[in-house]
Amino acid sequence: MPLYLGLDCSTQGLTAIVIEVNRDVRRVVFNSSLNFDRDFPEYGTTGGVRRGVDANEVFASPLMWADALDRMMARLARGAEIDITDIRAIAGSAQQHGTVYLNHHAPAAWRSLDPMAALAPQLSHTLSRELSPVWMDATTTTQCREIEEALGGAEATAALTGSPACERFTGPQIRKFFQDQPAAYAHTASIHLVSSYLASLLAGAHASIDPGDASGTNLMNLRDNTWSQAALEATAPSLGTRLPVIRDSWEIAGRLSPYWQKRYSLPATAIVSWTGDNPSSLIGTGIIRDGLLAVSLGTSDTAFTCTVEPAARSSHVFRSPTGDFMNLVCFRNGSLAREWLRREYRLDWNAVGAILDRSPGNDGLMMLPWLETEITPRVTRAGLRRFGFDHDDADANVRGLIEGQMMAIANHAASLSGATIDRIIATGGAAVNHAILQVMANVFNVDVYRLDVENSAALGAALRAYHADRLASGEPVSWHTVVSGFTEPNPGHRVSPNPKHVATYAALRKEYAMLEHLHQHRDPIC
Ligand code: ADP
Ligand code: XUL
Repeated sequence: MPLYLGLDCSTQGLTAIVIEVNRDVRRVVFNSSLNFDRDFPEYGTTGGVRRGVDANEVFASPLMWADALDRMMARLARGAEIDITDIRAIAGSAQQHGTVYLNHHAPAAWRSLDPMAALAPQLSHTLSRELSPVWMDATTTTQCREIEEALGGAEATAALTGSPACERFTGPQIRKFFQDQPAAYAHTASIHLVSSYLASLLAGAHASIDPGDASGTNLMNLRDNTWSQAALEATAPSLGTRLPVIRDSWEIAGRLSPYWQKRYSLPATAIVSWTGDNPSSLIGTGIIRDGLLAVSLGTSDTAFTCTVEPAARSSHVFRSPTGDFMNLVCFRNGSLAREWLRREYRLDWNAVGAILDRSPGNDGLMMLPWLETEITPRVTRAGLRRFGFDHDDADANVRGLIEGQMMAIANHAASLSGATIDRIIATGGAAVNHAILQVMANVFNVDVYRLDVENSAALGAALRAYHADRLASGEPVSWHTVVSGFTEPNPGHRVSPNPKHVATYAALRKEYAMLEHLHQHRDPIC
């Protein structure tokens, strides 16, 4: 029974999914999640991250991610559901853009790990920077402008790397580290993304990075999937020698190291290139052709499509794990802003849903949901902007925030595809919420589906492991075959637009776009 393991190390937790794939059977046989705040309190995270004095400084410990990987492998090995010796390949994904800084001790330490001892404590001497900046960090505006200037402006940077210089992206983050801590940069022998760091821990050696995650760095030439010399030079000295090699998403990056084999009696299985959580979700939601849109409601909200050529006006163009292009828009005020509603007004998710259902359109009252600084559009002054109501009206705040989020996603996702979107696949933690999906369907005027498997990034990783294993065995399978049986929308989960409310939102969306434009650079008003 060939089994494939997919891991996803996202902002708030680590998930493992094992799939069984053979001629007659395609099913998930193991699905388990760890939550950083709950299961690793010693790292002191809230929502999976820690903050600096400045709320825009956001980081997490690479040891926490290693600890979670170790604990998940223990769970997997103990799990009665599966025979772990049948695992044929492991692939994974991680939150994008975050960087892990390692000194020259790392490779030797990985090779000589003691299988009787926990992983994380054996890694503490391998870091040249204790904490990793993650995608929520927004402290690199100066470095973004410097990089863009060196590369001929924002448009030229986007044409070269797929995105203008962005605060959370790897390149600007590395430049800031080099400028602020030159001695620590000098002691940094290698810099990994979260994805290639975790793949390296599994393989016991530096693992490659895939073009999907490398396109979230402002360092890769999007056209030929190589590190761009111009971008490297614009970022930090001798950077090229510190970065992992870029290899195709379906390449085998190594074999599971003796540490894992001895510690958990796992086989010397293939480790497939890891990728970013969004590119992995693209596979896990079956977005392998144009005309489909995925909306992920996780810590960040993202929307993405897959096209043969980059969409002309997309905020970000990444490489898709299929080898095509992935067009993406990302919002920082996603689940954490929705969580704020629950805390502030003491509501559970059912109560949030009931408020959304009660008066779609919020009687025309609107909110710009920028609880924290925002990525799309770029907002540097945090604070909710309410129009026509105040903080004390709980219902208006709930609808204003969530309807505002959905209108922002719909407006900004309009440039992600050349084709007409015929269905939306919703994923991420909030996709279980029917009322939120109903708002989405009404705002977009398109059917919204939720998949049976909730963590599409971990599922995507397991599917990529299957794809890569078949390719390596000389029996390649098409992407259509890879995803079939796992990502077909379940008609029972369809949420259709309610014609009564579609026209209301069509008008509100225009107004929302105007408000966004007017207030993007202004201070919060109340
Ligand atoms: P990430 O992958 O970014 O770590 P997830 O996709 O797992 O995050 O999403 C986690 C979020 O899902 C939580 O922060 C929580 O707000 C949200 N969530 C969980 N259940 C619900 C629900 N019933 N309704 C709305 N949001 C929910
Ligand atoms: C995408 C982005 C986030 C992270 C965390 O550009 O920054 O979606 O990948 O999930």
